[in-house]
Amino acid sequence: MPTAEKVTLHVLPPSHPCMTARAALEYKGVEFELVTLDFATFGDTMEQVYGPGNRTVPGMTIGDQPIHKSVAILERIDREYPENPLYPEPVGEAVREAELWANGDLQDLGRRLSWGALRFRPEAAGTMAGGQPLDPAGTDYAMKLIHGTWKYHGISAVRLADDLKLLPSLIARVDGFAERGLIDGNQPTAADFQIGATARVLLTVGDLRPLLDGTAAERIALRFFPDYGLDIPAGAFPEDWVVDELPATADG
Ligand SMILES: N[C@@H](CCC(=O)N[C@@H](CS)C(=O)NCC(=O)O)C(=O)O
Repeated sequence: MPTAEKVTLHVLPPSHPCMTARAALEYKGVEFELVTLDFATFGDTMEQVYGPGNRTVPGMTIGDQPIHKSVAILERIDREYPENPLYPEPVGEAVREAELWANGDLQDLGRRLSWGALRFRPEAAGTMAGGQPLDPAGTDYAMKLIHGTWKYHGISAVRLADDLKLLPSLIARVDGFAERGLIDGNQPTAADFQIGATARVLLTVGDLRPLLDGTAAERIALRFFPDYGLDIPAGAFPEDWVVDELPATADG
């Protein structure tokens, strides 16, 4: 029986794990309150609701029960609302593994590559909420913020170049998941929502679009997350850092 208790989702709009949780709730037809937190204070708010150390978004409450992080949220949504399962048999276990992989390596890479590209094109930060590129004063402000995110996420030019080298094998792996029926089928799975949200963030980086073109990652990103404001024009990363071909064999 679905819960009769109030469901609340705490998010920051550009966050891809938040997009994952929201898409899963909407797919399941759950009525919920969406609480958009303030960028300056969200960590403290999250900690108050979700407990010491739990400063990241998303979080979901069911009644007064706190559920923190996207994987736990999807699992709980599926338990409360079993119709249209997010981990459908016979591939449920493999979907879970693909979801956990996406929640780790792929999710972090999405964060680093988008914040990474923005340092080279800081005026594009203005497009984050669907707006226009920033003016010079706005760009000065954005540069400070972006510099802070590089420090926080341990981004460096060397790390970005390594991430860009690794990315084709990850995108090929996602193609492999589609071939095994874990994503990109008639009914979305938890892996669709996890991988699709990160792939949507990757698509905001113009330099990465040729690599993603025609892949399962691109299909599920645009299918489940058609609208996402950010647009970082191609040419942000030095040309020879970017690999725009998939490896010959997919490692699913
Ligand atoms: N793997 C976690 C990651 C959550 C996460 O790191 N969220 C980011 C936003 S995309 C965040 O809140 N970062 C703030 C921080 O690290 O303090 C999930 O999927 O819930």
